Amino acid sequence: MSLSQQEFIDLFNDKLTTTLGIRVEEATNKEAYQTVSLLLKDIILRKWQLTQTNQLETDEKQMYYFSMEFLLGRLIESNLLNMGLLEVCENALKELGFEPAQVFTEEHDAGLGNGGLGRLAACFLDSLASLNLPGHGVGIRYKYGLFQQKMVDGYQVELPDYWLNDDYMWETKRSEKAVEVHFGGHVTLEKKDNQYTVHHQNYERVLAVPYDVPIVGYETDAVNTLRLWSAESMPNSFHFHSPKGHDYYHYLDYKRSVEQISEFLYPDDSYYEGKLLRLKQQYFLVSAGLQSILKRFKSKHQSFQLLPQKVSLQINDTHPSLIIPELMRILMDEEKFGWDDAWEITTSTVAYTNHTTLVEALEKWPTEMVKSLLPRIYMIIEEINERFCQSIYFDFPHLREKIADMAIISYEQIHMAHLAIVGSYSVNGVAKLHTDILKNREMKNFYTVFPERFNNKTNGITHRRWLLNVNRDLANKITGAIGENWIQEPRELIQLIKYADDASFQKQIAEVKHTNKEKLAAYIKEHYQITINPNSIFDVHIKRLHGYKRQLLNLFHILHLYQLCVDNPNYQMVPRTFIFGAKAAPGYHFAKQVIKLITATAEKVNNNPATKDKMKVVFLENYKVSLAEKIIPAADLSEQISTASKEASGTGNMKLMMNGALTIGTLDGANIEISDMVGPKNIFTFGLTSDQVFDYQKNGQYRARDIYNSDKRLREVMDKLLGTFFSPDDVEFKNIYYSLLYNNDEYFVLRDFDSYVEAQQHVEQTYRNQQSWLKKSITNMAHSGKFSSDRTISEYANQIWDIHPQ
Ligand code: 26Q
Repeated sequence: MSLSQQEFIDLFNDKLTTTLGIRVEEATNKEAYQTVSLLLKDIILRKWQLTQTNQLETDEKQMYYFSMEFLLGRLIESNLLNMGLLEVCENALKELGFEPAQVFTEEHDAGLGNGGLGRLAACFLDSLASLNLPGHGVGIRYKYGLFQQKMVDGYQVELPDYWLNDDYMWETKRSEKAVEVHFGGHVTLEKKDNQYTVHHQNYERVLAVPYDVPIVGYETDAVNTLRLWSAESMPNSFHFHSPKGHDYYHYLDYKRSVEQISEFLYPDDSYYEGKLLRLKQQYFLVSAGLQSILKRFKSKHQSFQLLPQKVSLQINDTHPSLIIPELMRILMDEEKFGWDDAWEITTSTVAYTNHTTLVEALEKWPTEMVKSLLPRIYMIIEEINERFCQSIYFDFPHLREKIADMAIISYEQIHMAHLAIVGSYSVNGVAKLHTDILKNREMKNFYTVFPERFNNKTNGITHRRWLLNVNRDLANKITGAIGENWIQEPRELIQLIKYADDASFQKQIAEVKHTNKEKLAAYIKEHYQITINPNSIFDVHIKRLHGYKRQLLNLFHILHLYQLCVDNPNYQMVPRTFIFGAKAAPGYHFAKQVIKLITATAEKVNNNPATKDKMKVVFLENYKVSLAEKIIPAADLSEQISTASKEASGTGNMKLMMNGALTIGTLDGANIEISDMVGPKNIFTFGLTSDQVFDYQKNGQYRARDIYNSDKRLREVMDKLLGTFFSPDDVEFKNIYYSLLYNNDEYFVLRDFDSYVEAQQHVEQTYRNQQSWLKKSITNMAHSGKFSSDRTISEYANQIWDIHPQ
């Protein structure tokens, strides 16, 4: 799309007149934002319509990505960029008297996700559209996204995120495409002429209304769709008879309970809780999404035998795994297929991505809950389980004693990961190590039964948002050196290797980083009244707060440095700014205590004369996509320090590397592949390997207390948690202390402390030699092309979905 600046201004003025009826001089930033997005949406809608007609006509295979989360952040800039209108829009806005960055900030982040899994889904949509692939998202239009984090006296407080307060500019409600979803009731089977008819009665009816968001690719014609479902009540399904008005009150109860379904996103990640409402949400997504896909399919095809050739259904973790019994239900009860044919179709259409091996994160639903909420679905799951266990018994006699472990239903619980593996044609992990752990450990028995299903798809991130958009100065320097080919072919970033040693290029890179650090410092000053030194090392730890991600290990290093400075006023260190951003699940007490410990440490460090010019600790409130976009371009050091084996992949590691930060990390998740790409000299690795972690878990020989006893530095740090260091009568951190010493340090914080401190010393030495640091930084950028989600999506498209550019 190309528009001149004047054309853009004309469109802008015209929109302003016809929608708000005001003159440009009167328009606020918010009104300017609304106007730009409206005029942009007009342009996008034309393309969108063309794509849809085209996709229906050509009848190419489509992929649907089912996910309970799509963490989109803001779309305004990436839509402008992808449409080729970013520059002209910015110039036009300036000409009209606006500051473009201020205007774009008016868009509320779409926070429909917790973290990695949700953001991955959003990156995938961008890559699908940019590679011109027919792939779409299916999700829930939560009224409230992930909570807003407010810090009060150093504690996290959660506030609702009412992101729809201002209209969401990118969505279009499609009432005419609404479908019905049924809950509860009871099911009877009637046998006639050797055929079963299923009667489902007394169910509750819920209307699922889709809101479509167009997904624009970078310099491509196709516009894909993210379809978000919203739950509404059905007044017509209710009969108002009672003269006393009881029906009316029943109706209001029903309405309230229906609207709850798409009310809010569950704020837990990596921890599973068996909440009825969450189960309702999952079935709501699956049933509504599947109905609309099958309607479209039916409009083109006579027989469902063709479904696997025309449709792939990718499920983002097990959260949408009810799609398996739901597809079986539709094929058998409505389309009259027998079990075997229905099973063949289902297991050739659904593919499953696993994102975790943490036991506490694996979904297991109580059978009673599923039975009463989804009676027919439960019957089908029982049958799947029955047949699966039989087939193991007969076809894999050597696994007979493992059947209890592998069953889909056991101890009155449904194991969703087992259901997902048994019911799909592809099972993938999200990084090499993670997939190996699935194959050889966690899902070992399933791998024996279905070796051909298991495969790896290492995660990626969209380089358009995470480099081109958020760090335009860096992108320009890169293009200045190697041309602009890398934007279409991110692997071309490898050409930067030639400049790793080039003093003039190093200087340019250093200048960009410095400017970004000054910008972040200014932002922090404005919003937190904390002064940070742009010449210090920006040491960045941004991700959800979780025991296994070990923010605590970082804190122990900080407290250790603090002690060194206090003990020796002449202690020489390169000044450092430790930047944290993290939300804790509201019910995860330990994680919340760690947040409080970060803020308490910040108080100490930032106010002690012995440390205040050497160290600063900042906890940035309300970490979210748009905040990540400010922090990442300014980062020097990327903290990726999870307990080895626990982080399936990580994706922040990729974003930071792409922006020239060096990684300090364990050999976990995608860190290993980053290390393989850049070589051991260009990354600071430390700590136990995953095999060492597994060994400890097996042999039970780990003794946290022995390490505590033998390391004076650790004792000094940890004893601060008990004494009066943080406040005179304070014992609030004793739980943390106890979890390490009495619960034997589940995440091996103490065990990795020594090697972490050593790696941090190595970081400091390297940073002192700026030339060497910059060389490593450029080397990291050069190798980051592999981690573009374009690569990931091409692999999914070729190896799992069999979809092709349109
Ligand atoms: C499940 C049931 C009930 C309520 C909530 C949940 C739930 C919600 C979100 C469980 C897990 C999640 C999110 C998991 C997640 O973000 N995993 C991360 O996925 C990334 C993308 O693959 C990986 O890079 C990370 O390593 C992984 O932790």
